[in-house]
Amino acid sequence: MSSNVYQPSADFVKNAHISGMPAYEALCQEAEADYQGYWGRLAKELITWKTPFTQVLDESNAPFFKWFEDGTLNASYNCLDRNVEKGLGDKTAIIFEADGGEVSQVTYSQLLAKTCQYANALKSLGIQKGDRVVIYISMSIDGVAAMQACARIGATHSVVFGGFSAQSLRDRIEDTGAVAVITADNQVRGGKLLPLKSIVDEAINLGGCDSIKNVLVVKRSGADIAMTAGRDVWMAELADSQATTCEPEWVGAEHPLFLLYTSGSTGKPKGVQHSTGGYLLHAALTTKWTFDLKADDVFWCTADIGWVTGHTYITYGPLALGGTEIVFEGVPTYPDAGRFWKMIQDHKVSIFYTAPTAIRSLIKAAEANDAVHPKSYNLSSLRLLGSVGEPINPAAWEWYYEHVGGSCCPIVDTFWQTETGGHMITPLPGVTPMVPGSCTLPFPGIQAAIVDETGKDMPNGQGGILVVKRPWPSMIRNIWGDPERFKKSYYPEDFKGKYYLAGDGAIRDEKTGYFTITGRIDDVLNVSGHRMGTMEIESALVSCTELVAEAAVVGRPDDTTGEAICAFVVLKRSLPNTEEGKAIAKQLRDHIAKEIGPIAKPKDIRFGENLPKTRSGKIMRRLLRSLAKGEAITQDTSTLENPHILGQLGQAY
Ligand code: 6R9
Repeated sequence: MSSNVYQPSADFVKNAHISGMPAYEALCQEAEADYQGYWGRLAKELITWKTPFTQVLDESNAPFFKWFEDGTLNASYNCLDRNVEKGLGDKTAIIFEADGGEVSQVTYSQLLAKTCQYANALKSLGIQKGDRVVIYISMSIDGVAAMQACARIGATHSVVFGGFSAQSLRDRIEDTGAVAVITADNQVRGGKLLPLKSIVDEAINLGGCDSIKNVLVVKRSGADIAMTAGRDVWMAELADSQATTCEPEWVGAEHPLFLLYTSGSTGKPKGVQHSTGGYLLHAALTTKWTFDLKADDVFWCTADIGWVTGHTYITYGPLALGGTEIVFEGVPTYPDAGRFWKMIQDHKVSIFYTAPTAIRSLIKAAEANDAVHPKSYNLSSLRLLGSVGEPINPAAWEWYYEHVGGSCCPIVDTFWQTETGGHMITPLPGVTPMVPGSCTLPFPGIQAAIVDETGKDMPNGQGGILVVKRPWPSMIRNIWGDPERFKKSYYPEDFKGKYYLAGDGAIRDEKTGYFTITGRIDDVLNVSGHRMGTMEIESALVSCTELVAEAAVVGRPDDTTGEAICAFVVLKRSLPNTEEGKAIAKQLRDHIAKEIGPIAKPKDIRFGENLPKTRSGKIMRRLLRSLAKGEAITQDTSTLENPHILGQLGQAY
């Protein structure tokens, strides 16, 4: 955390939805004084209910909390119909820019019509409330409409990021028991045509996907793909003839809107289950307060809809407020590293939300080439910047502030997680003096705290474990099909099952009480803002049974990606020479790409005849972490069974 303090401009403060520190404090006090009253008031203000709720929070079966349980609503109605009813039918909902630069737009009326046709298409296949639908598609208006269509008929969607492999997709299909997959023929990224539909075929052929009755295919490239008769249907052929209206399925507030898989500290990714009412409330509320979204803003969240950020701040939050947003298919460096700046200029983006890893890689590119430096573009439309996914280092924060924001846009460094549904700790742009590297203060109503292993509050200035002391509306409801794991992961007995355990460490500033996240305290790595479980990567490595006897994975700091994956591998054969090492490392990376996806490929792979172990056979991970960083080993190695191994593990491939 830096010691520089940046104030929002007087003008920003004056016009902000939440204006000035006293307004923030008043909201915190309102929540403190009457927690349920506070959330109940906001739920009535931001959400249109079909039947109003009579109880805000039910804690009787903690930690399986229920919010607004007897209220009924529909998320897609709240995002689409009600905006049309408010007279926003002709307002642009989504400006889509394709990888190659082609731009198309949809208004709220058009997005509603498309969503209804998709919803009717799903219904025509017999898909109904409570069914799960997996969506495996790249960034597109169709992707957003597919999610909205599921919400409309009460089907629970589970979006799988288009970079995940067939094996990962299969695992998620099996775990959800989905009845259908919505995909596209291809995806286009960085000028390259990449497969989607054929990966769905591969996933289903791997077995365990008997629940799948249909695969709906959106046409993106028009390239030749195989269609399985009786199972596969072209979305357009089915949807185009459908009615453009579809009565929303009114669901209870606790109805699962979506499942989203995320890495945990054990091998298998967890299906994070979110609700409809509480989730949508926080999506809308945080979009309004943290992003200060107004009627004439052009909002751009660069995340993919395959991640939670894309769910909350593309598919649900901005649309629930009737905003105009950008959906971008491509990558930040294609055709060059000025792409983001050019798009901000072309579409007059006013609120821009991206990840530190993207900022860091664009800084490198801009410093090497003026043509892709933000100064070569007109970014004067910007009024607010955001950061998400990992800690932002002060140097990157300051560059973002100065060169992208022209030293006049507040930056909201938003800390949250797949499990939290929306922002938890973040500056409010018209309120909070900003300190680079700190996510500052809890969102009003969120009881974030730092405790020790026994749940005792830590004084400011001393780091500890980040917890949330009270349930909040958009919190994870369950791990799909595994309530025991839910309890163990998030409401452990260490805190008597009372506090939500975020899995991050944090520290509060002695004077300001500002939070700084110090990183995960479990075996989860954060690579380019993507959560990767070390055990997940280890299992993928040892599943390469012809080569690998044993593997351990740790993280090390990386200038661009935040953390980098380092794998320590014991081969079934003798230690390789350099040439062999290179070839085997490539083989292992390809294997991981197949098992999980290219995002999980280790940056470094090191080989040893064994791993450094204690006499009782435990892998000494702290030594591996030092080796990965290239540090001299200064730790006590007296308990090490096999110290000569350390020498072998020096070379990274
Ligand atoms: C939204 C999202 C969650 C993990 C989280 C933490 C890290 C996210 C951060 C941040 C520091 C921020 N994280 N935002 N760390 N400052 N502003 O990223 O969800 O993919 O589930 O990752 O990301 O470690 O626990 P998810």
